[in-house]
Amino acid sequence: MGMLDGFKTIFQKTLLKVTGKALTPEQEEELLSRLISADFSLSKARMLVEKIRNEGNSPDVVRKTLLEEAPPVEPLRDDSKPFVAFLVGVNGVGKTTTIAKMAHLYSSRGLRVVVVGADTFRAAAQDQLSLLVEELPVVYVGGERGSDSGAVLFRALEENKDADVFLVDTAGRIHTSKALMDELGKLIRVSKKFSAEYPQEVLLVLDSTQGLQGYRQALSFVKGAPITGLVLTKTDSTAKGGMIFSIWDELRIPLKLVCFGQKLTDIDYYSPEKVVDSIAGARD
Ligand SMILES: Nc1nc2c(ncn2[C@@H]2O[C@H](COP(=O)(O)OP(=O)(O)OP(=O)(O)O)[C@@H](O)[C@H]2O)c(=O)[nH]1
Ligand SMILES: [Mg+2]
Repeated sequence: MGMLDGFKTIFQKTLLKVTGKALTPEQEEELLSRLISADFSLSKARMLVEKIRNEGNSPDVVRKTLLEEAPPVEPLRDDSKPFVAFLVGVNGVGKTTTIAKMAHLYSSRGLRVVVVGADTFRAAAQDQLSLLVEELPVVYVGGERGSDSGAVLFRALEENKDADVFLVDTAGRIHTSKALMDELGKLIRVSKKFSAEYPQEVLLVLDSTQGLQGYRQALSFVKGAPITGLVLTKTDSTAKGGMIFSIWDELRIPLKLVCFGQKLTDIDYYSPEKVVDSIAGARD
């Protein structure tokens, strides 16, 4: 299973049939419903079908149209040292797993990585994260369940002045819970005590299997936290992900990383070409 393979299975049949010729009303209907089932919003799906219709249906037009509408590439702001990244999102979307994958990514480049277990909310969270990064050459800083997550982060930053990368795992939170959103604000303020530049990234993790709920989560999270980018997880288990197009349209939040499995290496930078080629079904 590769990145966004699911997209391919959904779109391949429909789109490859349209070579050269105009779509019949039935094919248009089919394309629309397939876009919607891949979590493009209705308005976005309609707009895409319209554009494809106007420009003449061919795989090239489809690819071009989707590429024009895809979020652009904005690299992670990880070029200053140290780089501090927070991962936030609702429960179970893949924050902790993604932290471990990023820890692997940076440590394999020889960078000094500190993984911060600032999820002191859930009982097993600390064990899960420390276990995931156990084999990696990284420093792990955590705290007891129920302890102050801000204090854990403070200690991590204070005691690791020579580190290159700080990856901060946070508790899953419902964006509607004021107490939890306030805690996130506090964590961000703790990092700013060390530098106004921190955190360079606050990444909102979205589970692609949750579909358009991810879009709603993004709308809510931006009200409580300075979200700088998205991570789309679990693209191996679903064909969904169209909501990243709408999130870009409305909020201008770029997608930065895509995760496609449970292994530490199942992570890649977002590439519009890869996503669109998968959607258009042009390449393997
Ligand atoms: N198939 C698949 N599973 C994933 C992926 N990313 C995470 N998971 C699984 O999703 C589940 C939840 O992942 P976690 O990393 O614990 O999620 P979390 O956001 O930290 O959860 P909380 O801390 O409880 O809010 C785990 O079983 C992960 O193995 C992915 O890209 N693909
Ligand atoms: Mg977690």
